[in-house]
Amino acid sequence: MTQLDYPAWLRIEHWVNVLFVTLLIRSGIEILSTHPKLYWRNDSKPGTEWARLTRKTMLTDKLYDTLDEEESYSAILSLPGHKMLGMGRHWHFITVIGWILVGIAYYILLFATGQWHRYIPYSWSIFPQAWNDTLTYLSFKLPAPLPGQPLDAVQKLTYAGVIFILAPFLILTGAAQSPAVEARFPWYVRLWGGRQGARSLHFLGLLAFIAFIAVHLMMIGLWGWPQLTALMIFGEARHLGWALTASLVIIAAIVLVHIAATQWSLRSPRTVQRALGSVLIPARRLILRPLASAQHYSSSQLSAEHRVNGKPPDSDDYKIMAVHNFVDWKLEVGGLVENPMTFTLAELRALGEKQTQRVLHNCVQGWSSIGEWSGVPFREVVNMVKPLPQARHVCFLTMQDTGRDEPSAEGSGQFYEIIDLPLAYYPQCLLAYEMNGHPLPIKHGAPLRLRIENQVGFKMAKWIERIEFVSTCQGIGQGMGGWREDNVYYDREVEI
Ligand SMILES: Nc1nc2c(c(=O)[nH]1)N[C@H]1C(S)=C(S)[C@@H](COP(=O)(O)O)O[C@H]1N2
Ligand SMILES: [Mo]
Repeated sequence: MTQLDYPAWLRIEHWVNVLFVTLLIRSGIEILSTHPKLYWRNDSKPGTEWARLTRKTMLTDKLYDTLDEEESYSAILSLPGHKMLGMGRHWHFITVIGWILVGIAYYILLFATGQWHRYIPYSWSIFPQAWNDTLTYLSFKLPAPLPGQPLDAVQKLTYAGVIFILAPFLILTGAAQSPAVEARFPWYVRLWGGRQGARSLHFLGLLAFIAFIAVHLMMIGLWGWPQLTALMIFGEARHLGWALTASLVIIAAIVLVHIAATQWSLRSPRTVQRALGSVLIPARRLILRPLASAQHYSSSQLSAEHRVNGKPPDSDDYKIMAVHNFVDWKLEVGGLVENPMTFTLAELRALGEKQTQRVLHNCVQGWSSIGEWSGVPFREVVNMVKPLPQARHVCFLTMQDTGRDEPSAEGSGQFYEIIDLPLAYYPQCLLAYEMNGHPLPIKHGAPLRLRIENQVGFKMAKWIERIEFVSTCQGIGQGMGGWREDNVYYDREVEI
């Protein structure tokens, strides 16, 4: 049988794993802080959260949006802290790519070298044995390892649980929160009890991981820090003095990476956004972009109170138009097209067949709601204006002036979002003028908003007034592909 020792790959994977898991935990807490409430139901209805990690209470006498509920956590707890969801997401996703690759290599090596014997039990008798070991631990003694193996029965089962159950569980519940995955495979989300179920389970998985790490560290302290770190560094329990020093050096290096990532994100978020984005954007295009939405929720699943993000235009022009049911509103469609056009609301309503979709809305902050949206499939308008070959993106410009309408927001200027042109042809890419069978309410984007169901919510511009086909994002706003990308460093392709 394979000797269950500590081969070099196992030792290297262990420490890389420490780095990745801690980065995932801190960036995950950053993502949580932007909506620090956990629910079991898809509608994330205010007041139904089973856990809240915030002391803020919202006044209900005026319109508040979920950005008002955001928390600012400390940079020690979260990566990078201080309400930097965009940065937290960049770190979470870049790390998870690394973690998955390292994890796959680990599984392959484990089975290729026979080292899997250290984790996979040989017989059912391990369970009574684990129980006996637990009693031994509870009497403050250390149980003996299994004969010929490096671990006792409880350790063997725990490690097997973390490696083969908890880690995949976290990845699967993470993937279940991707709008593209949800849109393409609604059954997969149901498997986890819905969107918020997946999010809550992902959080419980985090707690389990933290508990594991705490006990793991405690046990290493009990068994002898120098002996065990020597095994994980040199592969054998020798040079104990050196092992102690080396373990502290490795841990210091990991802490330094955390500090560097945090400082870099806080000081030059734009550089981090560009650098990590250069990996994340192509990765998402490759893996998640092909997933087109095929959602059809039933009317009984519609959320009674669809949540809201963004404050409506606070201008006289807009308010006067609203009073007149937007008869004076016009949509201009132009830019790099053969045939620029202007539409009134009545013209849009008369255009082709009205499309209705009942879908799950996923805000980048983590909440979700189910709504029914009706309008014109965007591709019909695209086919009428005929984009020129140079056109590669579509920019949606809105009547919202963020400095005026949302003074508490970081940033100012006209709210806009850009999508890649291929998305315009997706079946559930919709210019919506109705919600739940009624004209679009002001808070949800009247008279016209975008629905693009395989993306995160912030891409779906509300209060649209102009659509422009462009060849590049440069020169529009700060050139990052949308108002939120410009001002709060969100990622640009948001299938997750
Ligand atoms: N013009 C404009 N559109 C916007 C926003 C905004 O702030 N301004 N917020 C976006 C975000 S973050 C989300 S989650 C959705 C919310 O849509 P809802 O309010 O209809 O639920 O709108 C998106 N569209
Ligand atoms: Mo959002």
